[in-house]
Amino acid sequence: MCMKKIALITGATSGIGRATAHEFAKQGIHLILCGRREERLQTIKEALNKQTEVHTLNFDVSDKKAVFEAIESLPDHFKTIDILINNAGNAHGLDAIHEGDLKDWEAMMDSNVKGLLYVSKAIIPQMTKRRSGHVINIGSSAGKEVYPKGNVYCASKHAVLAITEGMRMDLNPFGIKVSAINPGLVETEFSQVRFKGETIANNVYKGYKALQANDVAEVIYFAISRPAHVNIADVLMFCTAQASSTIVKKEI
Ligand code: NDP
Ligand code: 8X3
Repeated sequence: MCMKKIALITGATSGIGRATAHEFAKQGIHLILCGRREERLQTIKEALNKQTEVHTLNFDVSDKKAVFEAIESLPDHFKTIDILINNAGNAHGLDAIHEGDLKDWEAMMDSNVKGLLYVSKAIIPQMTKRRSGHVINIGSSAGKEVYPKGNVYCASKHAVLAITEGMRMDLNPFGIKVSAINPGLVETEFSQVRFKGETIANNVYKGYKALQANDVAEVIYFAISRPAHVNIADVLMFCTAQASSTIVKKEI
């Protein structure tokens, strides 16, 4: 009998993470969906339960204790995680370095970098023990190229890329796949969070067709569905209108 794979997705309550949950559910992959907004987790679970088995974990990735307790609490039939999607994260603010808010900087480093590390530390040792698994880290074009006022967010995503490359080297002896998926502009709640709901957030995706969360989810599914000998190591994906972090062709 072919056992269904189990995927744990952080940041599954919105955007890329939620779209990935839907994409994986279509394929019958069993899901552990994580996020801080419990009511959203329940809504998504109800929607996907018809297609696959779903378990939810409600925790903040930047809370080290909560991360380890949550993974520890998994019921037996969800304990063996085959695929880890480290997706939770956000940008907070878009300010020149001398004007940035310390709380924003801490939030980005705590969730995008330290949170990714905590979740990875809670899960990867079981993969090394089994000598199998696939870790996908959601980086960003901001992890490859710094843009004005992107300073700390770009630093956090450069760190994600460095961690991903380090993981690929260290986990190589265990046959574990490690992938970086690095999108450019994706139309999600990302800008609402970055600009704290301010109206400027509504303009970010105006005048061009940005990537949609599902576009990224399809690439993530492509990466996890390759044959055993193929690892999609690093993907940089833009919408057609985007050529770099600072070049976006907009119709005004
Ligand atoms: P959204 O704001 O739509 O989703 C972010 C998700 O991350 C939410 O599910 C949120 O869940 C979760 N999250 C954020 N902080 C924490 C935390 N501290 N603990 C637990 N969960 C957290 O944005 P996107 O879907 O666009 O972003 C997903 C990832 O993609 C991020 O890493 C982002 O940096 C990256 N990315 C986004 C791009 C874009 O243009 N949108 C482009 C390139 C990369 P909850 O609030 O319920 O906890
Ligand atoms: C999100 C893309 O360009 O807003 O990572 O940094 S960008």
